Amino acid sequence: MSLYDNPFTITRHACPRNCYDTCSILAYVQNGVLKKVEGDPKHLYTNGKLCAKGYSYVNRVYHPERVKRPMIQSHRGSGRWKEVSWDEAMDVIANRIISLHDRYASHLSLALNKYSGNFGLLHHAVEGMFNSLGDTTQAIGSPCWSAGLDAQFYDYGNSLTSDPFNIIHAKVIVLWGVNPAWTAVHSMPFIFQARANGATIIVIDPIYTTTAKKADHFFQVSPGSDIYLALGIAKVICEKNWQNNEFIQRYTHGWELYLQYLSQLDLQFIAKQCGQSVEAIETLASLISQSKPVFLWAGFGLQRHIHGGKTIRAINALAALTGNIGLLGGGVHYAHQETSKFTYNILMREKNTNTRFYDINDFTNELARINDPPIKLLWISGRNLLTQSPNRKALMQALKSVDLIVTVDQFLTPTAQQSDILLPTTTQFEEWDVVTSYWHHWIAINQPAINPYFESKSELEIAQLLSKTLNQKKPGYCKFPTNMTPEQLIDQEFTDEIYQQLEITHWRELLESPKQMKLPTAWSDLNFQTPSGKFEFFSKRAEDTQLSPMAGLPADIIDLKTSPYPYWFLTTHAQFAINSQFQNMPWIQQLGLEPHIIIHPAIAKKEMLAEGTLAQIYNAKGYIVGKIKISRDVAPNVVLYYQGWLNNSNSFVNDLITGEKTDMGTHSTGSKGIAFYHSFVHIKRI
Ligand SMILES: Nc1nc2c(c(=O)[nH]1)N[C@H]1C(S)=C(S)[C@@H](COP(=O)(O)OP(=O)(O)OC[C@H]3O[C@@H](n4cnc5c(=O)[nH]c(N)nc54)[C@H](O)[C@@H]3O)O[C@H]1N2
Ligand SMILES: Nc1nc2c(c(=O)[nH]1)N[C@H]1C(S)=C(S)[C@@H](COP(=O)(O)OP(=O)(O)OC[C@H]3O[C@@H](n4cnc5c(=O)[nH]c(N)nc54)[C@H](O)[C@@H]3O)O[C@H]1N2
Ligand code: SF4
Ligand SMILES: [Mo]
Repeated sequence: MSLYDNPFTITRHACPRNCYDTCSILAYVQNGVLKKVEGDPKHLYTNGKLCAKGYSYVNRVYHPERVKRPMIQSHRGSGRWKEVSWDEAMDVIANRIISLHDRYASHLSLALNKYSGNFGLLHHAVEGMFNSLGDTTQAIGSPCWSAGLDAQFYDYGNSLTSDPFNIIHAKVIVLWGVNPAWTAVHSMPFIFQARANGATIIVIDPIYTTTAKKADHFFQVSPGSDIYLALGIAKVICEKNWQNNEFIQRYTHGWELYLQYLSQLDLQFIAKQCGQSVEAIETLASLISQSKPVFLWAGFGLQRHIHGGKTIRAINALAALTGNIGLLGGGVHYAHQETSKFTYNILMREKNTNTRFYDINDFTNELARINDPPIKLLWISGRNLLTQSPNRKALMQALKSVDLIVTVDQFLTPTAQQSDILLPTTTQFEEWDVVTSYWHHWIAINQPAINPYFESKSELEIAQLLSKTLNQKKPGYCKFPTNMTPEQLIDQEFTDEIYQQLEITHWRELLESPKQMKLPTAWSDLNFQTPSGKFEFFSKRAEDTQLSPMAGLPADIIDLKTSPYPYWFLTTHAQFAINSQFQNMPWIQQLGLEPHIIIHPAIAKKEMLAEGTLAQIYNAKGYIVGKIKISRDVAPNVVLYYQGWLNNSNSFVNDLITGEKTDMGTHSTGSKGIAFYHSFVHIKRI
């Protein structure tokens, strides 16, 4: 029988991987086996295509290294794993939960560390299960986007974006600290369409990225210096009287003070700090103010710096002073959460009153600090803590104080290797779920297309099984709903308002096609959610939280010449990975990509490093070793090494990251973000 004799069953799915694109996927299943995936043509953003990682999902589902059954490790880190039944694994965990409660008279010694392995709605069952136990310890904050979210909050009152289709209406597109050709590939066709309509494309980045190579203008800034650049552009615009006075008068707050501040700035000094000429700043000022609409995409990369929030505020100010807000094809776009307004009943919030929160970005110190009671059982889900967090070695040490570490994953990751119990979980082809994006405005669904891989269970089933096991031991112990089906749980998440915005009457219609939420162009009503109701150049709310009320220059100046670690260390997001995921897929490995330390010829010359030689990058935190690649794409003061790249080796980029905080993030996520890119290293041949 040939492959095509038996028709495929085609089902709808969504990629839940914390990627801008959140693609809608069609799965082709034959005889219960996933044969291929492709992009869903009904999703007008995905438009029938996936990225290379997406196409490798067939690899991922049947990957020989995928965990098949629950496993217990005889001694943490020993590698001596024994497969056990779910009953046995649940028994060990439930007994420990009960005995810890007996010891501490609460569940506060149970801690959850969860992040972006799967952003699906039903994955909140993990938090729901924790909350159903009563008061536990849980993470707040985000290692990803906190500072930028707060910047939008202070200026506009909320972080809203127009659907990315709108970009086709732009006359000028500024891709600032974002690399969509790698990290949001499906945005590129819209950017190209805008170009075909006559738009000018500008990229601002310390790296001449694949995105930059497609642009009309590229400005290679020094890392962390965009705040200077943005203020310089604003100053030039005002000096030339190119600002939009009418917009400023009617819709902004604090302009006089901001203008006064700009007038004091020294353009020569500013130009020097961001590594640009005054002419370059003037060119940018002209490009941004002389055509409309201007679509500014402020990327996550931009805010992984100590002044990241302020930097995005200074970029917002450019949109405000040129009147580029609320226009089709205009405005500053960062990220949004508008399509995720579910009831979140699944969180079982009412069951807990005094959750103890710790800062996800400072877990190492939090483990030492929290002692009443200390964290004794750690549940890790959708998180590769030991490749993605700063200060890995110290974190490894700190984890020793935890008695039982349970990791839920599909692979034996470096984090799972440092656990006691590993629970195998399903992929988006084996479970029900609903997935939204922080970029486009579509909502899509996951349905079980195939049976769970060996004994994997969805995170919802795991939560229900643990709840059942606890209740068998002690009736009424855990209130997490054990008998509700995933469909019933989804039922109670959708509201009439969501249905109206999606123009559907039931979420099952998503099985026919993903749906785009009908949201207006961001801020088209020019009704801002700030205390003044206007865009705020001057934010009292920022001032009240000990931040400068306006996006002014940093007080500190970074002088690398005198530093023992004279190069910026950028660990940006790789093309063929999502953080620590996908690097182990056979199809990705066939690309034969090798990790490299990428440096400019100027550094190569100074440090006497030839192409292909082995070198060590180091700082006070540690070192990693890699092969040198010399490239003019990288700014001359930068050492570039993609993050998450070497997860199966002993080189962890985060061994070198101190984890300094960003300036903002607390309002939106509960703690400040991490300035991953505010890192410095030296380099030597070995
Ligand atoms: N140096 C440096 N570090 C960084 C960054 C950087 O730029 N530089 N970027 C930061 C950013 S932006 C982010 S978002 C974080 C990401 O940090 P994490 O969210 O920890 O990153 P991932 O590598 O995506 O790890 C997710 C894990 O979830 C697993 N997983 C996948 N699907 C499921 C599922 O359905 N259930 C469960 N339980 N597990 C699943 C994957 O196999 C993987 O091990 O990393 C941060 N770390
Ligand atoms: N292929 C792929 N796609 C992904 C991911 C992935 O790992 N790989 N991760 C997903 C996740 S979790 C996230 S958060 C997003 C991240 O998506 P992006 O924000 O696009 O990615 P980053 O690599 O963090 O940074 C973007 C750009 O910022 C630049 N940059 C760094 N510092 C500065 C600076 O000081 N100024 C300026 N102007 N630019 C700077 C970097 O050189 C980089 O080119 O992508 C998502 N999509
Ligand atoms: S990783 Fe991003 S671009 Fe690739 S399939 Fe998933 S959502 Fe789409
Ligand atoms: Mo992220």
